Amino acid sequence: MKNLVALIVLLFLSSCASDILRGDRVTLRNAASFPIGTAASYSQLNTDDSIRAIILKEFNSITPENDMKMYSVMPRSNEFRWEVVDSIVAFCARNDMRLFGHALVWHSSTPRWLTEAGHDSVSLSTFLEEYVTAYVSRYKGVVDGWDVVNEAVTDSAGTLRQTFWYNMLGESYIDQAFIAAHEADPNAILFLNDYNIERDTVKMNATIDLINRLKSRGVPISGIGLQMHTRMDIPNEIIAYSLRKAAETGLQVHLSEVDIIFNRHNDRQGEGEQIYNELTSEMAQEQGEKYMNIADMYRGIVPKDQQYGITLWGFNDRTTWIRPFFKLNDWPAIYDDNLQRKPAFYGLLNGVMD
Ligand code: 9MR
Repeated sequence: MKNLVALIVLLFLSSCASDILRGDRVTLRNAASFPIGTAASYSQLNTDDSIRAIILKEFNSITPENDMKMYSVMPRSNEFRWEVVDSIVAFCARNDMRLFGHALVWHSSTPRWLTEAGHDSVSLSTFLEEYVTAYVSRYKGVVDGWDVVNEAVTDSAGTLRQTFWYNMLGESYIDQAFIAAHEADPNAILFLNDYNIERDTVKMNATIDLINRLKSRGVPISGIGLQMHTRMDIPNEIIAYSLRKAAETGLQVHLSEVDIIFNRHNDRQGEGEQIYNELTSEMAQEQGEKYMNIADMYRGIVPKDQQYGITLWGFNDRTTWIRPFFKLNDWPAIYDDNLQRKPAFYGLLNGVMD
């Protein structure tokens, strides 16, 4: 019944011409009782006026899409480059926005100079500790939370991913990263973040097992991030199951990189499978409903004091990572190519409201 009422409201919101609803007064950041974020780049925040204006209007949390990754802050051996991060910090402070740090340790953002530096386990472990300590201390009290370890678990299997970090240090690289981050900023919320765990229950269960092992060793983990790069045909029941598992950990729960596609891919670069060539108005409405369902389930299943927030991995179809990354034409975001609100926007708006 609630769904039916919400759907009617959604259809009404997305079709009605009211200036109040279409205008600036009803925005995501004003409607939600938890932070609403988007991924953004330094250049979008600084040079793209239309994108920056929408970010300021709709969101109160920013995750730098790439600018805080290891390859960005340490492009050359042991040389930190802080300028870009400092500028994003200043942007967030000026505009009263939360800054979320992404990501301290991730196999895909580990620079080649590091993997080819000839480290042994002792020297790599020292590097990891020094890197995390220097980075997190510099932004102590400024970066609210961090994806400390990103994508540590293998797809569809109960194992840890065989990355450079795992192969060199075993599971202890995760412990070391969390411990160093916590020592550098005891108040920062520290996340383990992964993709597909809203739909791949084997992977989700392995993630929960990992979290339990970390906790039993006293590792200071305080959050679980579900990236939620999801798809229209992923059943709500499975997403609800995953949210329940996440909530049961007692940790903060972040929907950290949300977008919703129609087509498919196999998670590998350039390997999209184009099934839908255009976004019909019916598909757009269904996408609105899916955004609403996800936000609704988040509010309904995750206790209030564990709701770290919902972050979109880009808010518009024009600059979405999906198209270049998978070589796929899709429409995953809540604003369209012309930077106008889609039915997806109104669905999300409806879903985040208490
Ligand atoms: O959207 C990001 C894209 O611009 C980068 O090329 C890519 C590699 O750094 O990372 C993308 O963001 C990823 C995020 O950091 C971790 N989760 C998956 C995201 C999409 O691939």
